[in-house]
Amino acid sequence: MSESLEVHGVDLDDLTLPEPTPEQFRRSLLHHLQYTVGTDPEHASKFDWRMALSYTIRDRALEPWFSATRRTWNEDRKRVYYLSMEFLIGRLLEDATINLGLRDVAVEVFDRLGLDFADIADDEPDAALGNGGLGRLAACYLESMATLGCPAYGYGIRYEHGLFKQRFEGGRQVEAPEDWLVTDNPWSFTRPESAYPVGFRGEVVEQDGRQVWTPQLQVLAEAHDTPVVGYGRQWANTLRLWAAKPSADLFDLERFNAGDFTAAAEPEAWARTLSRVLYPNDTTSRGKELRLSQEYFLTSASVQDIVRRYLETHDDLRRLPEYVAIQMNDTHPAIAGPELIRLLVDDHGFGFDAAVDLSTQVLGYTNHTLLPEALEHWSVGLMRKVLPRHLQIIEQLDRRDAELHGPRPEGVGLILDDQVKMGDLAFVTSHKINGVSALHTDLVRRDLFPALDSLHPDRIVNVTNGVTPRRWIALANPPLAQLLTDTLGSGWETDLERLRGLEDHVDDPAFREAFGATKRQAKERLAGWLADHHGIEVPKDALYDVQVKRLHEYKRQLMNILWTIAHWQRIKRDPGAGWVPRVKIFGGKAAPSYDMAKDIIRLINDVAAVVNADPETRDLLQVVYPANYNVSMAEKLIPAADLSEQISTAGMEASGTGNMKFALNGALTIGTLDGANVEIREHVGADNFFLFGLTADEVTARRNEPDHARTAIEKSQAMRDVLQAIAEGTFSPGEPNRYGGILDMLWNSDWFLVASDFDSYDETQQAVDRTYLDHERWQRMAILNVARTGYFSSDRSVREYMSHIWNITPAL
Ligand code: NBY
Repeated sequence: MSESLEVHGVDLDDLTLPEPTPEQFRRSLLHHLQYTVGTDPEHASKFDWRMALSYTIRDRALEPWFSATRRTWNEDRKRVYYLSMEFLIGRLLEDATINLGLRDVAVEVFDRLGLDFADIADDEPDAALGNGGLGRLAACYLESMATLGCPAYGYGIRYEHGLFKQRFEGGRQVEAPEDWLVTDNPWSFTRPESAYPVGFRGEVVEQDGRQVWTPQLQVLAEAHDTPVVGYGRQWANTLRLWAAKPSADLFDLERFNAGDFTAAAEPEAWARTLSRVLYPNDTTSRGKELRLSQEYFLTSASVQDIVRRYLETHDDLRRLPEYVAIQMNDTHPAIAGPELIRLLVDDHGFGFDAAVDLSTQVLGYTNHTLLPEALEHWSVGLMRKVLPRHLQIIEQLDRRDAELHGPRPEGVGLILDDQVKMGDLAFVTSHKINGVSALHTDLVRRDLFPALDSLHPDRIVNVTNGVTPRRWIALANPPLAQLLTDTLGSGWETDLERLRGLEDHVDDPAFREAFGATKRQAKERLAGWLADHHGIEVPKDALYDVQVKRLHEYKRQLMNILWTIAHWQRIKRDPGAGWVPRVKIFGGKAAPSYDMAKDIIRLINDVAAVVNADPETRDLLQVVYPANYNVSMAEKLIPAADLSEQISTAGMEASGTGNMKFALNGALTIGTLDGANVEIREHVGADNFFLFGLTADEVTARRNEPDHARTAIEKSQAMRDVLQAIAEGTFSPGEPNRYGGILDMLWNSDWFLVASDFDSYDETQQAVDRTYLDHERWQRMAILNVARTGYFSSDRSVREYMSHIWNITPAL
């Protein structure tokens, strides 16, 4: 595929590796075990084998990586730059193995060595450089861009500590630091030659009519590259993560010599903090100086790198939009607008208007939330202190906008109440703004940016989220993947709409039997893993009902656990009523400072302890909450699920992506008309979806009804019984007031309308049970969910970004 190239007398094509036979693979593995890891088969630990395997696989990733890079240069292609504070990529080894087409060979070679490939792959720590949906979406998009041959770079931060590890003590969440970098990371290549200075604070002075910013502090951003291999090994892109290094002049030698060792090292320590830890918030943004500095660190290094790469082969920056598309993953990198404008004006002699025009053509902004507490804003004072030149540019942008569009209504503008509104800033510096599901995009238009939307009616577009079928089917659910290939032939992996073909088999008893077997196998695998790793025993033939996602009041894990209590009480009242055995599975972390979410975690664990110990109900109901939910746990849970809980208050969940993963793995959804649930239901058909609850408009109306919570509770016998049991200390023996906070909230405020939706949820859960008893009907519904959710492949989403936002054609 690559043109033959000679450098230093070496024909680069000579260096490429042919597709390995099992014997070649085995030799390569043993070679790395001996010469890279430095051990032998007799003494090798699981870690040693995993490293040798990783290097063996990595070798094969380099060919598509180099050839894609060369092609992009040679053909002078436009590139996408995806800027994100989070990339929740999880494990890389098995994903790369599958995408390179080497899984069968690897399994065979390990078999012959008397080792288990899956067991070795399971040794890899997750790269947890993200909180939840936003970070995982970035990871799926990187993989799809590589699969489609869209030249792209992901730019992020190489956090030393990713998302904290969660454990439970007495049912309570306890956080411990995460340490993915303590062992070697075989996937990362350090590029010390690609390092950029990033400045902070200092002063701006006018010199000869120009603004000159002299930063007071400077750090170096050092690049660490990870190849992202596309499926079919035709293409690979780069995930470039920046590590913060002190620049030499940060160390105060004078102070050191004067004996003040600690003070001398302080600026150096500050520099390293920038890439020390991932902020563990998902839906709240706190105006902290370190967070703003991290955002600027990522953005400035990336924008410098982008401009440097462009100028290597072009000299006219006015043509930048023909070669560069920058996508901002939420507002976290929204300082990219002012930064690009600053470089163009201060370093490249552009006029302000021309610089703004050019930047706007290059930038796009994806919004992931409407929650007011998640909308970023920074005080003018802090901005002036940390990024004085950028504040000037923002003020100038604001004045320019006011002049261009005449008198503005109250509340419109980039700065309000002394706060810079990052969403508005991202909007005015982008040519396209997108929401992440049809409903969410409507609400972005209507509620978040009504004024800007009417000024720029062509800017807001929708791109419904998607997930990669390589990780979420091929990797996570090999038996289902095999059945798909047996039934439909290969090719579904990159053309997921082919799943439609399953509709022809939905009435075929043999197919239904085979489909049922894949679910059973997944449940057995999960049950085995829960027993081995969490000491939890669960029945293998129950209905597996799963809610896994970050803990947040709007996601309503609380409603789920309250319903679990109601269900338990009902079973106890009439144990012989023919109940469907259920395993209720929860997973997810709470932001460390989010007290209400932590109370909900504790309540779930307390309920689990009581319910699981109840001899009357234990065969019919189990509640499990394995600690430390992460990507690799999701890969085990999702394939085993029968029921997917997507029960957020309507209007609050921008899209959801877990909902798509579950449906693709044959779980039925119980859900509200929220986020992408709406579109999932349209695709699978209303008959194959358990809908309940208020709509987004009804939610808005209900919130205005005085005492809506109390009224709803008083109407619901089931809910009252549940709340009474909690208040009596049924789940907190000796401490009846433990959940006083939750009870008080439910009776008196209930912003997320748990009480208002409870009875509707309860009825629908009972319909779930009735449907499950009709095994054939359930099976049909599950198959139709798989058959009709091919739309939710991230390949489709990325194609939409390419044509509607990035204006880029793929190289494949
Ligand atoms: O983005 C999620 C949405 O809640 C979910 O509905 C959507 O499917 C997903 C992908 O589009 N948003 C999300 O995950 N947000 C964050 O993780 C996040 C992280 C940090 C901050 C705010 C939000 N922060 O302000 O620091």
